[in-house]
Amino acid sequence: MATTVPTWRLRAAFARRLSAMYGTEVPAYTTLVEVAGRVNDTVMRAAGEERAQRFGSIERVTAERHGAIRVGTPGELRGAAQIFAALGMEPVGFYDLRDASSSAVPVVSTAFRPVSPDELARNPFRVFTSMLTPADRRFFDPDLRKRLDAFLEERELFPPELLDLAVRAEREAGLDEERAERFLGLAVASFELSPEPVDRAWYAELERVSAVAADIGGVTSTHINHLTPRVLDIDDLYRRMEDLGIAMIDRIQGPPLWDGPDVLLRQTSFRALAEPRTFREPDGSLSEGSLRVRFGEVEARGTALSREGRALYDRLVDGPVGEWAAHFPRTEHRLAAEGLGYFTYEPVRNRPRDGRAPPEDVGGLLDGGWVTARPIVYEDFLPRSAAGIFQSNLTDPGARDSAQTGAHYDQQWMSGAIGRTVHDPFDLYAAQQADSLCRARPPHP
Ligand code: OOG
Ligand code: NI
Repeated sequence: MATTVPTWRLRAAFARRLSAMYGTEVPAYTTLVEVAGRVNDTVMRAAGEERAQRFGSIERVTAERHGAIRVGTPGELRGAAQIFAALGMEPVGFYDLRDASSSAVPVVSTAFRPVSPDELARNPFRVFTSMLTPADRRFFDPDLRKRLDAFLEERELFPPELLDLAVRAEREAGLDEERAERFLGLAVASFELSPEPVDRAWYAELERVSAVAADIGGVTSTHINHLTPRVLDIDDLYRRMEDLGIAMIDRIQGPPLWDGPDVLLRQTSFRALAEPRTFREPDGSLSEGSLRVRFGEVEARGTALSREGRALYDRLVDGPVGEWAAHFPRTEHRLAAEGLGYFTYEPVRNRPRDGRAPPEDVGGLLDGGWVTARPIVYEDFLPRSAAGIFQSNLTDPGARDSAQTGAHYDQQWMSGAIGRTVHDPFDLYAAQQADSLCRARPPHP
């Protein structure tokens, strides 16, 4: 049968259906999406369409979401990677949140997302995916680790039929109508909150180590734990949500508000309400209770920074705002000319000829009117904000035995575990920039 639903349509449909499902499960999410839409309308009117869409078309921004899931084992991570591969989403970046956080957050993560500019423009859906680290002795003693591994080994997050369809969708770059429907139904269902009773004692035991460990290893399924819309003015959104009586975390994470260029990612969040869950008590009886494991988050995105730009950002972001304003490039032009941000370049077609040879450097090309620059949107995450998101949703810091040495994980380990290359985000942006510059560079006379 012909492939009538291509990869990007599967991805867009998956994002839409996940959003509809999450809206019924977490009503505050629907409010957030509505408010984000109103803020975006306001910006489009106030700033004008040209400026408002400097970081992507309003269609893209309106459809844009990221979600987050958490899994327990390399095998489960591989399964998730297969499902995302069917949707044209590849692993990008390695995040070690164990040390980025003072609370016990025993996970390492990557983000699945489209990597080519065309695919990102069609639908940029991404999923931040974290894997538990039971081998890390700082969090799990050998006895608990053994029982945790056994528990995780027993469960099945993704049914074989879903994984088979995902393999086919990846191989054939899409699915026929009927299989697409089946695939999407099974995929969305595997990220729903499960009605399966939660083993009270087991959950509580893990929770004493880390609420994140309990959320992952204390239940028999995974679930989408937030879905984040994108907004063009996150400060305005923050005020509007507070006016609606929704208590946000105390700040917007990431770069400060200022009148210079928007860079990287600014995020803020609120805790979702506790949701009713069934528990299995130690005596085998069932009881009703609740768990508060999900939340709402919103984000604004700006220019991707180069390694040097990122190092400057990391150095300045914790300092006083005055330091930031004094040392961070105040204009896009400076970000580009100093090689601190990533841009795509276009040749200026009707530049008056003055007989001079074009300069080699980007700053000179921009100053001389040879090329124009357009920022490349930051498509990834920030480990400190991610750790902050985990942390702001924990009521208890958990426990960590710092006398033990932690298990080592890195990008290469994760590539091996998934069986797919985990891309370095800087390399992706740099290649896109180099490609455009190569085509925009005027020939020497
Ligand atoms: C993921 C937190 C990371 C973000 O936006 O930084 C994240 C999680 O809570 O599982 O989504
Ligand atoms: Ni998030």
